[in-house]
Amino acid sequence: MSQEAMSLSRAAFPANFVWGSATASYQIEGAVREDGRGPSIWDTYSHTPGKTSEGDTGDIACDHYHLYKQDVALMREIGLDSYRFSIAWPRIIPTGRGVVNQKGLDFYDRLVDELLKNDIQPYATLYHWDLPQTLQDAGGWTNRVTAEAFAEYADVVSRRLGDRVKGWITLNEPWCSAALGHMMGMHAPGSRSVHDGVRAGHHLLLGHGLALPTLRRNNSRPDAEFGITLSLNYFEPGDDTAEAQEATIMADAFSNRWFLDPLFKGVYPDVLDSMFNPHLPIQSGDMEIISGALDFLGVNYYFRSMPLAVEDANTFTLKTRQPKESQYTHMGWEVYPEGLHKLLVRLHQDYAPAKQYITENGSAFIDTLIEDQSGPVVHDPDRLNYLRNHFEAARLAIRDGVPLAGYFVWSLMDNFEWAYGYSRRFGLTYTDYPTQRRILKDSGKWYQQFLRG
Ligand code: GCO
Repeated sequence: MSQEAMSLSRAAFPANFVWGSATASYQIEGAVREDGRGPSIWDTYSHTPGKTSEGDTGDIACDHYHLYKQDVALMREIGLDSYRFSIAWPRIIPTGRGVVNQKGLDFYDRLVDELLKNDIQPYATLYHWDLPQTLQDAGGWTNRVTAEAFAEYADVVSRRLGDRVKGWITLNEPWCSAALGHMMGMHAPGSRSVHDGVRAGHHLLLGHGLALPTLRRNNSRPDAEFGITLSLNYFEPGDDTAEAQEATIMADAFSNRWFLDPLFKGVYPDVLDSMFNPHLPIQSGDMEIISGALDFLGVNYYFRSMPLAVEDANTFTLKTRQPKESQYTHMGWEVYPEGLHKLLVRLHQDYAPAKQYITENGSAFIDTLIEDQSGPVVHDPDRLNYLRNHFEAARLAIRDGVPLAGYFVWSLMDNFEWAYGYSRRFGLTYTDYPTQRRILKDSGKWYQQFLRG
């Protein structure tokens, strides 16, 4: 680690750089049947036997729906400038379209007010995977109507919160919804069909494009900004064979360019033509709607991938090299901060978004809660180092000219990690699920010191 990284503090970043942390509705809120919330595809999926680790569900999660005030106090204690959360569509419009549930809107209203009262800027994601089940029953994202329903929902939410939310993010990681949810069956709704995945991806992009002008129109905060968040990987060939080079090009197209190219260039990458064209439901005008100007690109970065070969050409399942000398997280993801630096520079060169935010970055490691004289503590040096080294990578990207505007650590607290249930902990804060106590880990305390300078 460089000397700068050792002594890193927020002073090494531009003065207006935004530091925050991120969560998502289904992962933390619980209260799934409260105040009129309708069921989502993640309720259905997590309650289907065999889909999640230990059969875990988001029924209670971190009980943030009830504990939000205390959670905002925790953010303030850490010293966050901003907080990225997501809004549960089934709380707002329980059946996806039509009747609006005021009590659902009221919850986010209270949350946003509480954040502002504590000087924390709200960044709201409209869709972090919890689609109302009623829409799924009519085909979900494979049905074009869902894109229109999404824009209506965006309208309802922004009419209510458009005077206070600072950052609006339409979708979180549409690649995961399309590929993991529709092609690989690893996320809700759990289908395994290239046809469905390609259609879902297009309708997600369309929903984003339709929602964007609505959000701008309903906004009355002069400094508000509008973007989308993508999961983006840093790929490097696993060796110098032609096969590895080719696999890397294809993996990059499938994982990164599938969403980047339509958003920034108004076209799908042509290397995907043979896989995509038979299924793409493009109608006239769609690509213009999809490629409307963004104020920022949200980047979720976690690891490097080193393709050796494409194992399954239908879903681009890869055979990869996993360097022995590297460290891996509890997810099995290689720790590779340099990949963040290189990814941000590449995005700037190839797509030149007006701004970039790191909307997620963080790591799962096995944590142990221990009691010492001062009370409960969690020593998590691996997570602390992960953060510090990725912060340093972000600093280098800024030095290299990337208009990086902020950084949201995933996650504020341990939470429901999708198919992994509660078996993976990403938090700056340890969630003691039986008691719902939150315990700031060493990494959280380090972040606090970093922010104090
Ligand atoms: C995401 C995320 C989070 C995950 C995190 C760790 O946007 O990928 O959806 O919800 O918990 O990425 O896997």
